[in-house]
Amino acid sequence: MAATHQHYIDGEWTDGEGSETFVSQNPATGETLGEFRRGTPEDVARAVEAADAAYEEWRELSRIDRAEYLWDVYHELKTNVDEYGEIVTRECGKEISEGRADVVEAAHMVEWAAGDARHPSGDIVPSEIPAKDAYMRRKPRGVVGCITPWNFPIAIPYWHMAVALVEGNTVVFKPAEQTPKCANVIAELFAEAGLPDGVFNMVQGYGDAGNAIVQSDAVETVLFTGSAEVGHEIADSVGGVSGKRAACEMGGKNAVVVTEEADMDIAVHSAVMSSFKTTGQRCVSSERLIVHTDVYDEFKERFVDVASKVAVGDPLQEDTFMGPLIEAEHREKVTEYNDLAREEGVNVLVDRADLDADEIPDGHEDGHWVGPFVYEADPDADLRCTHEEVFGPHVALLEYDGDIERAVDIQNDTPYGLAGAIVSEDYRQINYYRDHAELGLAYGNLPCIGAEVQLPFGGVKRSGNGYPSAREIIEAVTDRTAWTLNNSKDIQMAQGLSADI
Ligand code: UN1
Repeated sequence: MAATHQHYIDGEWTDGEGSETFVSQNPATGETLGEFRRGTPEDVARAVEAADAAYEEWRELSRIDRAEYLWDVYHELKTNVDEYGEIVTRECGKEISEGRADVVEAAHMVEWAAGDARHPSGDIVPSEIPAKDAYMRRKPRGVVGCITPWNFPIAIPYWHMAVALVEGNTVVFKPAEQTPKCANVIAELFAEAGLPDGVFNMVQGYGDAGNAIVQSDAVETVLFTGSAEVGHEIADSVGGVSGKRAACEMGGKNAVVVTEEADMDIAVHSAVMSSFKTTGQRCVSSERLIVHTDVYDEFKERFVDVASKVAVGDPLQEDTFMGPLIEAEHREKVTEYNDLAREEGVNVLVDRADLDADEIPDGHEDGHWVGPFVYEADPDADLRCTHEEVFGPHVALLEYDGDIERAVDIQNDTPYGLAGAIVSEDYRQINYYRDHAELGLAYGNLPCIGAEVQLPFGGVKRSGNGYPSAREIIEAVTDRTAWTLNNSKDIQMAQGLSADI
């Protein structure tokens, strides 16, 4: 096997302190893609120390100068979409158009962050005393820890890091253990862009390395995108008034609402995209379809027809719609939820969870295959399968009768609030949904996936606490000082406070 891949700390590729390694595997074939050093808490400590030291000079550069490094990264991403997209597909199993879209989304985020350096905005607030000027001065926070998931292995790290770096922070990056090769692409691009030593650091590894970032006193902000379980742990452990900040974005039990006024072509198309793209492994993927009784039979027939046929297979083929799940353990979880749904008494409509042998392409027998699992259930029943996030192509059809209020009540009957969509031709229904669906990301006549980077991305309720992406991330990686300057020779106070001494 080729040499073991290393961490990137303080401007150097390094083995780190630990002796353990781990491998990355192609989830479609089981093929080993590379061996990687497994980072330890000591490696994280070194990375944090390097980031802390680099911060002193990095923060003094202008935003324009910092952005220059990112423009180099942007051009590399943009000109190598096919090459990096294939790496994404081989390592995380997303079909190839999604592999490329991951890289394009990364390029968009870097472009947005670097472009923003030339387009700064801020708050100038008139003082109540004419002789005073007041405005908000933004400052970087220091070392930012970025803990990222495998399902968007290039895009999400850049969501976290691009704005953080332009704003003057330094970073310690702990990528998902399932996609270390994609993380290496990111580290190589930063190294080639010539970022000063210590400004960007990467420690490969598992949860113990991530935890060391969360626990480090020198890390001012933790950005996390991933499972609800880990996100809540991070938010709890960083909570309180320690000064440390955690911006976490987790999953949801997302839904598409199809009303009696829906255009059926849009409804079926949106539901299929929302439920099955990325094999249901987006945090914004939909696992509930809330459909009005007047159009239920037609929608059901058409959705079931597509779910029965949609192409599952080799993700490198352009005509594949769904690749494999990320790993065997995850396949087990999805299968358990399918079994649970049956035990809970739902009516199963499509069960392609165990693909037929002839559906699995040659050479892909060791892939983590699963096809759509579609069922109908009572929207009022207290079922785990319709309330817990599965993160796979596991979809419930929930039939409702009545008005849009009823549909939105069902939509909101979850502790989560990340993404959702409504399909309707009636603007009153759409507006009601817009204002009452408890969601961070909501769509009309569209799938509930595919957010653009210039919008905030994050959830409400148990789906997150801080929009750790795109333009909103600036709040997590900067502090603002309310600055007031007196331009007169007198001291005058607000609120009529006497300045006499
Ligand atoms: C995720 O769902 O894990 O909105 C991220 C989208 C993508 C990002 C998804 N831009 O589908």
